[in-house]
Amino acid sequence: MKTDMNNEIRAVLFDVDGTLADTERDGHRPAFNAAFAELGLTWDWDAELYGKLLTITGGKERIRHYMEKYAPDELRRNGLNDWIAGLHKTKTRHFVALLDRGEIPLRPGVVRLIHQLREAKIKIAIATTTSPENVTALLKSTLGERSPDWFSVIGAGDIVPGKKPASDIYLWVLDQLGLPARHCIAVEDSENGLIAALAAGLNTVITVSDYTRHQNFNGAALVLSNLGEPTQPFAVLAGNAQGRRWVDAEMLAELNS
Ligand code: XBP
Ligand code: MG
Repeated sequence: MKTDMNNEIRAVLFDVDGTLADTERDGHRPAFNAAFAELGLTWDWDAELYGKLLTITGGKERIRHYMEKYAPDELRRNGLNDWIAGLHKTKTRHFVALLDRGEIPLRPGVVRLIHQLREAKIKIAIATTTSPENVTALLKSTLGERSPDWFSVIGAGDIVPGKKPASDIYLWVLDQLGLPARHCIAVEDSENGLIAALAAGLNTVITVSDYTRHQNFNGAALVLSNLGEPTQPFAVLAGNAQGRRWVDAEMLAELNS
């Protein structure tokens, strides 16, 4: 694989929600609503409202933001932080069950690229705001029981103090990898994720998702419809794909050179 030795790709850092899989509208959202119902709340996040709430990353942070904006009286609950944490734990149980039922597939090109990177001995890592249980459940339900072990580092959820667009999770994963940002590249779906990855010094490829396609991706190395397949090429939304039609290790190396 021709690479510029200065910026040879040694690891690819994948975001999860919206990038590995379209998890938000038909996964996290119904899981939140199931948790609200289980706790006897009348809250119901429809697809449109959820799209607005997604600007706040982190499920617990999103619940609090919703309360502040739409149910401020509920903020007077005793032990509010513990109550939100308990509600979020219920939501995570529903989301993991939904994943275990195989209801959320990986996006186009994800399986192909992961296997190619592994064969090329390029490390793969996860840098996500979602909870660790969700990452394990998504990987196991789509790539098999042992697949979490394929990832050199899985950085998820509350492992860092600041969630995206803060760069914390990307800096933590790079530190755990023991690699400088110039030898790595990030794959993301959202403006929050792009800001976080760029702030960590990472070149970033965007594969838009339904909720993020109209966001601001200034600074991205490339903005694509998805990672593409030989039988289902991606659409280039911004940047120069040099005539390529699906993302592979060679293309990532060229983007990083
Ligand atoms: C997306 C998020 C997460 C999920 C919900 O993370 O912001 O909060 O929406 O998962 P990313 P939790 O795009 O970084 O993968 O409820 O577990 O937070
Ligand atoms: Mg995402």
